[in-house]
Amino acid sequence: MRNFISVKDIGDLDAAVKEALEIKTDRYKYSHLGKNKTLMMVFFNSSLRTRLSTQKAALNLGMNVIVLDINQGAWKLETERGVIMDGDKPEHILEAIPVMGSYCDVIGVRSFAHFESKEDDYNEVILDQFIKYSGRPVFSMEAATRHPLQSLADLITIEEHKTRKRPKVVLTWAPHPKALPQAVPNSFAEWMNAADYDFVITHPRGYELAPEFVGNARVEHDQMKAFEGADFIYAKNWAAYTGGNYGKILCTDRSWTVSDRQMSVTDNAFFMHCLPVRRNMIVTDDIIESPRSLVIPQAANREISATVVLKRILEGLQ
Ligand code: AN0
Ligand code: CP
Repeated sequence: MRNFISVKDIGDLDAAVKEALEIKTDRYKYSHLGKNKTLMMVFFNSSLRTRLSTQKAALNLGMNVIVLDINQGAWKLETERGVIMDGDKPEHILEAIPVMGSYCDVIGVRSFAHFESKEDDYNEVILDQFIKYSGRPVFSMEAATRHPLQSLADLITIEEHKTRKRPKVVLTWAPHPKALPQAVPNSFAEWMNAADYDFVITHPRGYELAPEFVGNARVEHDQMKAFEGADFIYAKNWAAYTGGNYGKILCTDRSWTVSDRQMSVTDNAFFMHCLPVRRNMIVTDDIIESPRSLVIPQAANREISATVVLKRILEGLQ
């Protein structure tokens, strides 16, 4: 594997899950692969899980790791070509990227949607420049439109807990005080469609995701109806995508907060969220603390998904 940006890059999902579960039984099995190889993780945005789990995965594989937080101690980067750089940004990304590439073998990038231009966000202009100009394999640590390391961890978690071949999985929007990107729900939808589960998306009207991510999922605007008989509930907030509302908050209705009321109509469903989560906005204390909550094992599987992805990238470099 060269780059890891979307579900397409991972190939057969059954094989990927099998590999993940094998790595989980011995996470140091491939510790020879990363000898004298350096991973550089570049963060344009904050992170707890991605930062720690990806670094741990690199250590599992015997790699060295360099972490750069662009907003803490690095020069502010201009990202647009053609601008006269007389403002507050002393360096252009077009120099910074190849320089970063010269110090490492693999690059991970976290760069969220900016919500300034839907076109730029959905064309993944930042991630794309890393792919074009770093000369290194690049993987997404959540980019503008997708979070594939999260989705692979989600898939592993569902496969570990499902009791039916084709479980009912429901992605539900939930309220949040700040506008959040669509990367997690887009990506989750893309992976759930690829996994061929019984997949339903529920959200208030106006929160439609881009059709290329919705795919064949059923969309149900009545949250209670969507939850009926579900095996897995995956909660996430996102800001509006469609039309002139891109990046806007259209609804703050706390009746969408996942609570016992909705969970009681499921088939004793597991609760999932990628974290970080705002309690009593997205989900009540009781549900996130319940024995059916998978948020901690789900986060733990981030180490496994990152180990699978880095292993495959390293195999491509041998
Ligand atoms: C981010 C998001 O919603 O995309 C990261 C989630 C993994 N969340 C926040 O910014 C709170
Ligand atoms: N789920 C996830 O990616 O968390 P962080 O933003 O803390 O990395």
